[in-house]
This record gives sequence, structure tokens and C-alpha cells, in this order.
Amino acid sequence: MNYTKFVAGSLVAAASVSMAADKKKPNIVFIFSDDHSVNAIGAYGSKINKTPYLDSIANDGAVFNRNYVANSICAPSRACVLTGKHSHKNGHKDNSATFDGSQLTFPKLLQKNGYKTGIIGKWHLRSKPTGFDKWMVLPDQGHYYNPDYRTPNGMITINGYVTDITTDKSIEWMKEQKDADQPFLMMCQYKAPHRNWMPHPRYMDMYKGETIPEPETLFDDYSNRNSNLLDNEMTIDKEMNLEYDLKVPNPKGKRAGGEWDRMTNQQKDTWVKHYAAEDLEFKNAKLSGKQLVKWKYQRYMKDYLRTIAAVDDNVGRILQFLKDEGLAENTIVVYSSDQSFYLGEHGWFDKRWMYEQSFRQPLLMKWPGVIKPGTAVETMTQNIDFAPTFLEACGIEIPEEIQGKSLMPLMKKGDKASWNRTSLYYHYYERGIHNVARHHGVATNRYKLIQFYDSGEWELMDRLKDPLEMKNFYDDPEYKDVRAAMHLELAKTMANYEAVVPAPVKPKRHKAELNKLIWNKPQFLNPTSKFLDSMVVNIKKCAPQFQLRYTTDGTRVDKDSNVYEGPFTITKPTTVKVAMFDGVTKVSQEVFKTFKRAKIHKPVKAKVKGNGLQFTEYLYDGPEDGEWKVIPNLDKMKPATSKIVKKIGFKKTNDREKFAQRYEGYLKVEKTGMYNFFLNSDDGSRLYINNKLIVDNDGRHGMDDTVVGGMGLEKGLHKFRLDYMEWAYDEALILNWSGPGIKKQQIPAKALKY
Ligand code: SGN
Ligand code: CA
Repeated sequence: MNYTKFVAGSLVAAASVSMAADKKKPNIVFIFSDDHSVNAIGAYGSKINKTPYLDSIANDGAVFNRNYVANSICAPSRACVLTGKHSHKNGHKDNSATFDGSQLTFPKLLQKNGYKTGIIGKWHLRSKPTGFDKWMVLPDQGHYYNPDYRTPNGMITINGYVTDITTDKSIEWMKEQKDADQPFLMMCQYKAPHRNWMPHPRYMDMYKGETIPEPETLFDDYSNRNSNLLDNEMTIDKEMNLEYDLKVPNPKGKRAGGEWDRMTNQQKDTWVKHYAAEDLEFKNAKLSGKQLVKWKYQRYMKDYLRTIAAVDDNVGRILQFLKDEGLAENTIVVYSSDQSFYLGEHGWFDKRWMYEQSFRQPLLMKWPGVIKPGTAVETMTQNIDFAPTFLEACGIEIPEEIQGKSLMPLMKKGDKASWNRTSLYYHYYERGIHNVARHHGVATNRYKLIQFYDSGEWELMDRLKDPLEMKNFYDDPEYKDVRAAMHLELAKTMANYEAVVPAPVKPKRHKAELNKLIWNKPQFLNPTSKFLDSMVVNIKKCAPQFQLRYTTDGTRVDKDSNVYEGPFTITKPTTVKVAMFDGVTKVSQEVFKTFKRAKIHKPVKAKVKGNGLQFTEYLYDGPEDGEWKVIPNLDKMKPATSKIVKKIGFKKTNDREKFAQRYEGYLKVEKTGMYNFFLNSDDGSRLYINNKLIVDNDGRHGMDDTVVGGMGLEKGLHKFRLDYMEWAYDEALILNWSGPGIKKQQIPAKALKY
């Protein structure tokens, strides 16, 4: 007998025995969506939509009626779920953080204890997922149409609708696990119903002609509460955008912002058809004031709920898959979302505040044979409790450092006295987009005490007396005792979780100022960075309360760098770095531009026949479902038209589609010097001089930006070629130049030769 073989064989046998035992452990399917309000789930009593498949999880198991988040924002909530800890402990306080993937997470512990683990869909934690055998995640926020996914082997793009694809891939992976020896954890994480609420065409007629009931507080005036509410930038009225959020076409027929550019023509056409009648009605109605808010609310809600319809039917597919494969009995199915969302309450969309609509978090869970069907949990629970619950369910010891508590006692026998937590701690840290003030607080069954530590304000809410949270009782003498008790409760929970109040940031910035701080960065006004002898560096002035400081020696800009007083001249290659300052504090990112000396290109020798260029046009000749995303290889195409033209380009028309053009010949330059070319087109264009790509404006886009390139040219003839392609909707091509003694203008016929 071969001794070595025998040992190896017995080891395998031993391993598979313990694996087989593990197989009895339950699988976990964790379905996590993004921004799904409890108020848009049937099981929570939705008045505005139906979610039969989600409700079936509650019916077969439990609905947690008082489940909350620790920090109502996407990435931090996800970090709380993974670690079972508050934000200050897992280090992920706001959306701009990068998740420390080396820390303890429940998927890692499951993996260590014999589970196969997979995550597919939204991740949003920046760092590479750790603790997963399989990962395939949306980069950052992800996209609704034809989404990209990050994988260990790089980025892939899949055509279709993100909710459907995420489900397909999750089911595919679970199928692979079905006959394996190990139980599995599948985290299927949807982008929907996140902003900008892009529905699948199959649901675009849902709610058509219907009126979605409005919340009572749609026209909140924010009186009687903390002053930060007035600075908040998430109102349907002001911040909800018609084109991007509500898909009202802009003059160019574009809608939904960058998402539009990802869609195929066929997808765009379906959209146009579905929205067209309503859009026209809206245009003619010329709404304003409250009527406009009401209209916006309807369009917002319908699109939001349409994206949820696809979430619900995909959850249905997962449940059916589990049934069909005989996995349902031994699988825990959980549905949750990173937090709830404002559906017009207080006039808002988005989340972040410790008020009910964003503090709450949906949680539905079924586990056949363990959770009694129809269980309703009324105890206050939190997203930091998810991790310990899953650990206990899988028979894994809960590490000391986890701050949450397993929900198992609540599920098994209903509310239990053993569950002795009397309040929840909350902390929101991100003062960024939507301008919500930092705050923290404590919530008991009835009251909430909230501290806005930057503005120094306190709020005391009474959910029983004031369920809509429209009044602050903090200074009400009748609440003197409640107030004292809540202060004590806050101190207790903070001590328990080792939480601290950050130092206040003062003076408090006002909305306009804060906007500048976040969005404004210095901007160079020089069209190009190439120069011959000297160059005047020109930087856009900033708001008068700030200063621009800059360096020209490549070093970082700091409070001691030169103040920018106006344009200055450089005579040698230079990198200029610039940043915005508020006194000694840097309030923008640093921006730089490297100015380089241009080479003077020698002219070519050629015999020319006359003024103008050789113009050739090509028509799209690809397959019906094909498309041009960039200018095709024109050398390989058959010309449809060919002639001499005296001018380049044309102004906007709107009647043709799918063609390409080439202008070819020579550029005649009268004076040696630096020439700049300004190219704007809808869709892509590219300019070559002496066979060098000088301006690259390729891709499918509108006339949003002029792209500029420069080149030093010696007096004489230079080879010239301009390629252009048009794919859909508007079409236009404009090329201007400037040079020694030539102000920015169209290139005249006498400078073009063929
Ligand atoms: C984007 C959204 C915001 C949203 C944040 C955070 N704007 O910036 O409205 O609050 O994400 O959302 S959008 O124009 O890009 O849609 S989160 O879910 O990632 O926390
Ligand atoms: Ca979210």
C-alpha cells in the first residue's frame, strides 16, 4: 500500500465528514436594496404600492416594525451591517471613507466556519471586498442601465437592467453552491431604488393616470425645530432636478443625466415613448409654486415605485429558485435596505436625519421551522444587530467586540424580557451633499433626544404626541423631567458604545458658502497648455470671501503660497498648482496645469488644386442592433457622398441619424506661431494635423463642452483631417481656430486647400 496516498485519502475523508455536518447549517440569502423606505413596503402598511413577494417573506416569517439604522447613509450603514458595530468603531463614518477590509466582518467569520460566501451588486465601500469567495460589485453607486461590475479579474459591462442582472448572477452563483458540501451566504445587493430612480421599461406604465397620495408634511415650513432644517438641501421643491431626477427632456432631448449616455438607442426610444405624452402635458401646463412641487412629487414617486416593482419581482424569482431547488426549508431569507427614505415627508427626498423616515430601516426575515410565520417584532432593533444574528443562526460564537445583539430571542419566541436594551444610539457625520448638519442622539420607545453639536442646538421629539415630528419639546417646561431622563439615557448609551461627541466645527457655514466649499475648485482659463515663447496664465477668480493661492515650482499649495492677484506670465515650462483658501484654511482641492513648450511643426510639400477640403460622407452600415460609440474606422467604409467643400461643419439640425464625415486636405498657415483649435460636436469628432491627433472629442455626447488643442505650426501647408460621427438626435459640428494675428473664428476657405 502506498503510505502517502493513504494519509492524503484519510484527510480528505475527515474533512468531508465535518463539511457534511456543516451542510445542515442554514444558508443565508441576504437581499439588500438601497434607499427602500418602509413606507413603500406592503408588510409595513404601504399606502402607495404593493410588494407581494417582499410581503411573503414577512408572512412566512417576521417583520421587524421598529428596526433602525445607526447612521442613515449608504456606505456607513453597510459597514454597520458587516461589522455589527457603530460607525465610530468600524471607522466608516461617511460615504467618502474607504472600508478597512482587514477588520472583522460576519462574512469572514462565516467563511472561516465552513461557509461559501458571495456578494453581488452594490457595495459602495471602495476597498476590495474581503471575506467573499465570490464578488462582483457595482463600482461606487453603480448604474441602472447596462451596468459595469468590478470583479477580481477587472471591470465587466453587462447589457440589461441592473436589478435583473444582479438577481441573475446571484441565482447563478447559488445554483453552483447547491450541490456543494458547504452551506452558503449570498448577499444580493440591489442599486434600486436609489436616486435617480430609473425604471425598467416593463414597469413604465405602472401608475400611469393614477395619483399617488401625498404625505401630510409635503409643505413643511420647518418652524418649531432646529435651524439646520432651513439649510438642508434635499427638497423636492428646490433640489430635485427636472432633467436628471424626473427625466423631463432638456432642449436636446436628453434626460436622466449621464445615465442617458449609457443607454442603447432602443432603450432610449422606449423611454421617449413612455414619457412623451406626460412630458408634453407638463410643458404646456407651465406649472410653478405648489403645483410644480405636486407634479414633481408624482413623477418622483412613480419612478421610485416602478424601480421597487422590479426589486419585488426579482425577490420573487429568488424565492421561487430556492423552492424549485429544494433549498427553501434550510435557508434564512432576509430583506433589508441600507436605510429608509423620504417620500415627500417634510418636503424631502434622501435620508440622513434621525427622524423616523430615514432613521428606520426595513427588516423582513424568514426561516422555516424557526421563525413562526406572521411574527411581528415591536422591540427596537438596529442594523448593528444583523451580524450577531447571522453568527448565532449559523452556530458561530459572537465575538466580544461586536456591539450589536443577536435578534434570535426575539424571533424565536416573540418579544422577550431577555432583550434588555432600552434605547438606540444614532450618529450622522457627513456634512456634504444635501447639507444635513452633523448630529447624534438617543431614541427610546417614545422619545428622541438629538444634539446638533455644530450649531449647539438640541431637539426633543415625542413620537406619541407628535408622530409626524413637527415640534421640538426641548424647551417645553412640561418636558423637564423627560429631558433630564433622556440626557441620562444618551450619556448611558454613549458610555456603553464608547461614543464621543466630535468637536464642533465653527463658525457654522451657510448654505451658499458650503456649496462653494464643496463644489468650487479653481479653474484655469487658458484654452491649452502649449506655448512658444511665453504664456499668460489665467485663473478664474473665486468668491470674494476666499483667496486663491498658487505655486509654480511643483510644490503643494499651502497657506503661505503666493496669493493669485491676476494673470501672470511664464516663459519656461511650468506646473502651476492652485487651491482656494478661507484665511489659512484650504477649502478646495488643489488643481494643477502643466504648461509645456510647443514644438514648431514643419510644413509639408504638396501641390494643391484650390481652396476648400475634400469632404466624404459615410452612412451607418452595421447590423440593426449594433451601434457606434466612437467614430468608426472610415478607411474601411464605402463613401456615400464625396465633394469639395469650402467650409467645415454645420449648425444644429435634427433630421438625420447615424452617419460619419471626413474633411481632408491642407491647412495653409501664413505666419509661424502657436495655433489653437476649438472643436465642438454632437456626437464625436477628432482633429488630426500632420497625422497627429490634436483634438480628441470622440464618443457619443451633446454639444456640452468645446475641446481645445494647440500646435506650433511653421508658415506653409500642413496636412489636415477632421473626422466626425453622428449617432442619434441632434447633430452639429463646429471648428474654430486662433493663432498669431487671428482671433478665434471659423477657418476661412482660403486657409483650406485640397
Ligand atoms: C448621490 C446622490 C445623492 C445621495 C448620495 C448618497 N446624488 O450623491 O442624492 O444622497 O448619492 O447616497 S446623485 O445625483 O448622484 O443621484 S447613498 O445611497 O450612496 O448614501
Ligand atoms: Ca442608500
